[in-house]
Amino acid sequence: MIALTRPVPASFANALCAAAPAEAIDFEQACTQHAAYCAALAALGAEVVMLPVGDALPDSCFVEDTAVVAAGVALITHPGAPSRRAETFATADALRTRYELAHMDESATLDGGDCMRVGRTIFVGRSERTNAAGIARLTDVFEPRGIRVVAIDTPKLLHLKCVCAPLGDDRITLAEGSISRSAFGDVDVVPIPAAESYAANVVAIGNRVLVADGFPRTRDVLTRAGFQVTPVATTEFRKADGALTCLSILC
Ligand code: CIR
Repeated sequence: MIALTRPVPASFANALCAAAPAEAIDFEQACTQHAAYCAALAALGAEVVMLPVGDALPDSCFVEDTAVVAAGVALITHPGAPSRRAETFATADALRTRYELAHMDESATLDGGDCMRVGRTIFVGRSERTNAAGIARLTDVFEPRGIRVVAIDTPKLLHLKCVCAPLGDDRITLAEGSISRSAFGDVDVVPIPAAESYAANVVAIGNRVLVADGFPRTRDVLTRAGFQVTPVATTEFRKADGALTCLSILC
């Protein structure tokens, strides 16, 4: 398992955020948290591959949004936020030797944070960042390769995975009070308390899972569900509307 990551850029203080954080982003702290995240991924058995830093691209550490990888193909996205589109070049460069690349045209928008693969299904959020043409392209690329694409309306969310994340091939986390369970068909759900909805965004490899630090009820729920939990600090990324999955592409 490769975990593609990208360093925190020097311009990270200018990253997009829906509402200005109460406290400014601490760049040094963000770098420390990023290093700990990469170390935690390595401890879970991933080979961490670091893309070149993109100092002129303030959101470039949120590499998840730049590609969707499954079934031997990497679909390079056309991110919904115009300021993020140049992030995709470094991702494509890193993935082209490992995967067949597919691209999207300019009318389509899609963020990887809206895409959640669970076994042979990709659930995709229809959000402000991901439009109908983006979902159509995702479908055109992956359905012929045996992966079903299921769209879910997520009008109030930045991304689908703000409230859920995969736990292997047949289970997900899902924040209570967010999206209806029925949207995910017969996938098993580990409910995350609504008060800790941010922590529903976890990174799982096998029975080990990274969880945002500071969410004890989520840690307990996942421990009871049979996972070995590693807390990882994400305070600086949260200030820029980021969470754990945003910082890597597992492929
Ligand atoms: C953005 O607004 O695009 C970034 N500041 C946060 C992106 C978080 N990415 C993700 O959830 N996949």
